[in-house]
Amino acid sequence: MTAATLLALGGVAAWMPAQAALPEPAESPVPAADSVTAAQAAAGVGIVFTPIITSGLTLPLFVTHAGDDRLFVVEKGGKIKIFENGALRPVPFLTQTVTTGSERGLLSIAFEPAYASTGRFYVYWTGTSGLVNITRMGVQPGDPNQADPASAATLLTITHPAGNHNGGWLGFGPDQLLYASVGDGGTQEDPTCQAQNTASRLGKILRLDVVGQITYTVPVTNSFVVGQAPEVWGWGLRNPWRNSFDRQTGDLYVGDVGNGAWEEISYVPAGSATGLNFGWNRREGPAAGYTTCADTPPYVSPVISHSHSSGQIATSITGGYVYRGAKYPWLQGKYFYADYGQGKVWIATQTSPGVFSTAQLTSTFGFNSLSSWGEDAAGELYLVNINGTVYRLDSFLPASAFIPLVTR
Ligand SMILES: [Ca+2]
Repeated sequence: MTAATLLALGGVAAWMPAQAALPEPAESPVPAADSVTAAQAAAGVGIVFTPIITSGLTLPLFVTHAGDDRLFVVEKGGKIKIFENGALRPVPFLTQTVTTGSERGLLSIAFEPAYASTGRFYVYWTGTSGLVNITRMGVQPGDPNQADPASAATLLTITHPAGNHNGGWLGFGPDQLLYASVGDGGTQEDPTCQAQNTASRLGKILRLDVVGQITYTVPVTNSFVVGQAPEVWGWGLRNPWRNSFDRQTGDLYVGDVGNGAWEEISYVPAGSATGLNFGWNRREGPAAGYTTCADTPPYVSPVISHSHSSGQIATSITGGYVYRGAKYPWLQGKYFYADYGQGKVWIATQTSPGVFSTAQLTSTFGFNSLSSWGEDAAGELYLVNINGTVYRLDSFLPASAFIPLVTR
């Protein structure tokens, strides 16, 4: 099903068999979670992506919140726009000058956990020659809808040679520390072995202590190897594009884009040791990778892998979120993720600690479309199509006419 087809269905993008009637997701009576029968649970649930922003966005690639009712939509070209009361505000929250070739641009924003009192947020963007920048800012005095460029303080810059694999995710962990995912420097196969080199900040998840700091300090528990870059928390990553912490458990999900064979999601339970090696380029997904860099096991194996060539094929993974909203209790704890290249969406269920089963939705978006997921202050989820649409995740379980919309 193409994006145009989805929009033709009464303005509601629905994942459903072509012959089925389209239910009304917003108005349908919602049964309690405990009324879901085992047969219904086995058959699947109705998943609807309702377009809430359909115009006014150029190359959106992230959406998040600041702890209030506003949604902040990040555009690759350097703008962040606020969606509030059903509309985009006419003036962008931020306009940042960035370089945008290939995968470069303005890539994410993260607000401090106590943003309402601290007023500080962080943006991840690429500047001249592709230099990765992590910059802190605040808002203009008296205007919560306008970032204040004069307040900008760049905490960290990282030389990044190629246009692709910038990483670009920022997020605060349950430890109140800022995590940043950085790609391996680009081209293919990590030719200079950045990911397995702990002295390099490329191919890493970095961890910084920023709350209450003028710039940042390094958490003492980051250190695990003599001579490493002090910000390194985890290593052996290729292009960790979209990650998230489960807001209830603190578990971390890492979506790492593969090279020629495998797309992968890794899972780091809360409280895990630091210094995890996710394997790239010695490992790609669940398989052996390349032999050009140092071999330093043990490696963290992904909990979800999709081949480029068989089965439920994926070609560029877009990590998502564990659903913790209140609207759809039957989705509690489900991890939603997508594939940018194939336009597919999956729901993953943790069947035992660290073990996941996956279900692919029956319909797909267009190729090269699903750039990111997002979460609002209430824990409801959003899906971003880089072609300019932001969808809200909705779901339904009509008690009288249960329609399985998810295949397994
Ligand atoms: Ca890996």
